[in-house]
Amino acid sequence: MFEYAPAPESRDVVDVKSSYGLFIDGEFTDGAGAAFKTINPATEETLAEVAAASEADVDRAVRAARRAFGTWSAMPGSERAKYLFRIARIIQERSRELAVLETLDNGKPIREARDVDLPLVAAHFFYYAGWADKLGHAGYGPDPKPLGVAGQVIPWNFPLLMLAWKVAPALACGNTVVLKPAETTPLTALLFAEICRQADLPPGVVNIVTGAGETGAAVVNHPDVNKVAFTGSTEVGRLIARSVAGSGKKVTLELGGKAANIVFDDAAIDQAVEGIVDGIFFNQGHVCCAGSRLLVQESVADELLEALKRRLSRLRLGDPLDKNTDIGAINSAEQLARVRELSDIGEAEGAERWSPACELPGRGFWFPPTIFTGVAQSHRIARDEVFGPVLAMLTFRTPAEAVEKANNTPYGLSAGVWTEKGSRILWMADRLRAGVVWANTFNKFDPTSPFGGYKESGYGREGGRHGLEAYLDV
Ligand code: TXE
Repeated sequence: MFEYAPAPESRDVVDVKSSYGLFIDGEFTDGAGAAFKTINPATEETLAEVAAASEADVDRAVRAARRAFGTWSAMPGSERAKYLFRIARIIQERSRELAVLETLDNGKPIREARDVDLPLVAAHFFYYAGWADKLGHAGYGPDPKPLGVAGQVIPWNFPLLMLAWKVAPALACGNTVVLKPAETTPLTALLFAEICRQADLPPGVVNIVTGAGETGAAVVNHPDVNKVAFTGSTEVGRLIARSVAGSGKKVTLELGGKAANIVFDDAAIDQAVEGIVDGIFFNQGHVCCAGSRLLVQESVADELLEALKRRLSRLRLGDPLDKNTDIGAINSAEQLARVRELSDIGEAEGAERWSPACELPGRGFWFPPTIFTGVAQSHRIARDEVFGPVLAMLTFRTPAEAVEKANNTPYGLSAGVWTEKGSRILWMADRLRAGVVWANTFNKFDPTSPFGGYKESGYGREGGRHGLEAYLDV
């Protein structure tokens, strides 16, 4: 049974306005599109009305970014660094406010927003601030040049963190930015806009245009955008790749995943259970690199499954503002419908579904932590990205079979290996077609490490020194 613990984080720490405008050229302005509502997915209450940018608004934003590019790119890197350090410090100072707003708009547990997202957001700004005056030592020649105006489109699963992954390196390298947040989670990007003002960032260096897919398409297809960075579905990634083909724009795409978490019979089972839970239930499984396939060596499969079920029965699902909550709300009604549909297909195709006994809150979008066993590789639950708290368990006998099954996916973003044998970790890492391979841990991020995928998970790398390449004329 789930336990419910009161003591929620107060939403009073953040001033949620009733309406929000676009952020263009350092000012908040109206949008010509039809304003839309953003809701709290845990309660379905409306949080705010948000302006939608039309093509003309996007054009205004791109022109502002172009004007700002001249001065921003010509500024010594040490000066740009000062702005980025200032932004990083303000993020730290206002992190409670940012975390609560992120939780309200996204549905993620406050503990994750506060302890994972926000520290990483600040860390990315600090890290890339450090590069701004050292670009000549990054291995791309003595004076590498920025690309120009970066058009960035981000998803709803880590709204602020995806912003940080994209905005921090772009600015450090001397580019200016037009960013479109996801339509279900626009609020923290607009609070970030306020932080840019607080940091005295020159007008036009960062512009935020809110709206749905059409606004994103207007950003991506604007002729004066030089670089496109996208994180989202493989489907939209394909559309974007096609629409910018031949335009000369540099593109990075970070798309879906179907990662395998691979547990060998010599692994520390308790530790593996924690990693599996973190791998798929962190952020309700709304994680591109989520460990959504569990591959277990046959001889320990029963023992591991029992331990996993016991652990799941102790997870607490409920009010995301409650500091004891482990599993928050699904971000939107659409995403909930998708998780439900793929889970129903899982059952219909013959896999066995298990969830701990739990009562879901009456309002909001909720889905219990779920495990599928008896899964075949051909089942959609083993192939499609669910992007929800749903784990598909398969078994293997030999390391070679584990590699074959893990790689049997059109995606290639991440993988996890659980074993006490160091040589086996290296053997597996060599053979797994995944951008990240974690060993005896999962979902660990650091601004110094490049992140990105193989195959249909996209191309380009974000993070680390490699992340600079996406924003420099290398
Ligand atoms: O993604 P979309 P959705 C996967 C996940 C999820 C599925 C659908 O499997 O269930 O995608 O999610 C903007 N031109 N991921 O529908 O539509 C859109 O407004 C330009 C994995 O939310 O790709 C939003 O800002 N932009 C993923 C952003 O793209 C367009 C994270 C992402 O939305 C556009 C999210 C267009 N034509 C979903 N259409 C990951 N890799 O982490 C939409 N957008």
